[in-house]
Amino acid sequence: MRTQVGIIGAGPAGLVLSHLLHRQGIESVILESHSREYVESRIRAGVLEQGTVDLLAEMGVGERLKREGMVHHGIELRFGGQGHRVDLTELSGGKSITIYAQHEVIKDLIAARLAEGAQIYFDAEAASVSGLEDQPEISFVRQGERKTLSCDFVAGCDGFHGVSRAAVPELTVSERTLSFGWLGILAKVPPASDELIYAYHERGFALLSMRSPEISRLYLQVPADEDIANWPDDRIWQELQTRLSTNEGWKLTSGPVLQKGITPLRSFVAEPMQHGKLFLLGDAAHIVPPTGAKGLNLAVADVRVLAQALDDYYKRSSDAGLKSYSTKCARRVWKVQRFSWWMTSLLHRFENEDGFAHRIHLAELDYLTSSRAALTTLAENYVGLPFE
Ligand code: FAS
Ligand code: PHB
Repeated sequence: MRTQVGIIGAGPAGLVLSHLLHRQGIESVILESHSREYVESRIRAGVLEQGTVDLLAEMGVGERLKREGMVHHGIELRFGGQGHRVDLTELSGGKSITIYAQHEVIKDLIAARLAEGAQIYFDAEAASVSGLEDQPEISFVRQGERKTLSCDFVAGCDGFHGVSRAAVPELTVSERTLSFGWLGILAKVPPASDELIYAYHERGFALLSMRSPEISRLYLQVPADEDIANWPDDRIWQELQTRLSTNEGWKLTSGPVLQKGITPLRSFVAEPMQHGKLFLLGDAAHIVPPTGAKGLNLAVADVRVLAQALDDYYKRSSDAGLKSYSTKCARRVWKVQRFSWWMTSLLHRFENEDGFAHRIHLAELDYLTSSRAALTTLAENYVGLPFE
């Protein structure tokens, strides 16, 4: 098998890249280790930045997103029993976020790519990459048979647990693991708020999000090694109500829990995000704590850089973009890490926080919600920094 760009992974990074390359007349093949049903039902992110929404619309895959996505112009920060609305649209000069589940984006992208005759091989696990300095090859297994895909370039879009990162010889890894994770539930109950609520409470962080007018998505900060068996549904709803409570007696509506799980929180960056003709994109290169709702959006930002660089290479015989790919992506990656780390530190309880640190924490929240300048920086990062 031979193609111009071999893409490992049919997550947001791999699928958006394949779509953009196709529009540029560049051929690609996607190898995805899981089945189509699996990747289309994996519950993950929920918030799309303005830039991601605009790109999907430009690519012609924004139809259902426009119909079913929920455009939000604000979020609420809740602490000390008080809610503080952050007017994202006013503070960011007109931008908004859209709530539209990642797995819905995946469905739309796969349908669009297959309709255009894309080569997406599901249940095809990439085992290794080689020849990265001259003639790249991806060795993969499909239906028990070992096969090889020869290509001009390899796009490692295979997520945090993929194989492509290991092919970069001198990697510098920067990381922080947190002592807590998020217990997330998907519940068949209308969201108790029209907009997202981020709560800082002495018992820990809580987040009210949603997937549709009928489905709620909620999260609780729990110890990183917490066992989900310790959290029957009633206890989850009770804890959410406590942490999201207000002095006015705000009430959370509970309902049937469709899915629950605990996700660890980490910050991770592997550099350089390239080696020879291999390029790492999205979670294959970086992980951010989900507090800032950035993971998926940052993956799309990497795709934009590589798609442009490959266009310059094939159309204008310039490899400048390919050479500067990692440097260019890293600037945004680290600004997004900064914001995600800041928002995580602001809204979570750290067990080693003494009295002084706790008062500084409360002052930080108090200052943020009483300063237009502070709220403006929150808003411009949350809706998504402009693309360079
Ligand atoms: P992905 O991990 O999405 O996709 C990688 C793909 O590569 C997968 O389909 C995988 O099956 C495939 N693959 C892996 N190894 C392979 C191999 N050897 N051969 C072939 N295929 C291979 N982000 C947010 O912004 N908000 C959230 O709330 C949020 N919640 C999350 C919850 C969980 C449990 C996880 C794990 C992540 C969450 N994220 C969230 C982050 C997430 O949305 C990622 O940032 C996003 O999926 C990144 O997209 P990709 O880089 O495409 O990686
Ligand atoms: C979600 O809806 O899954 C979500 C929303 C906002 C976040 C993280 C996750 O910051």
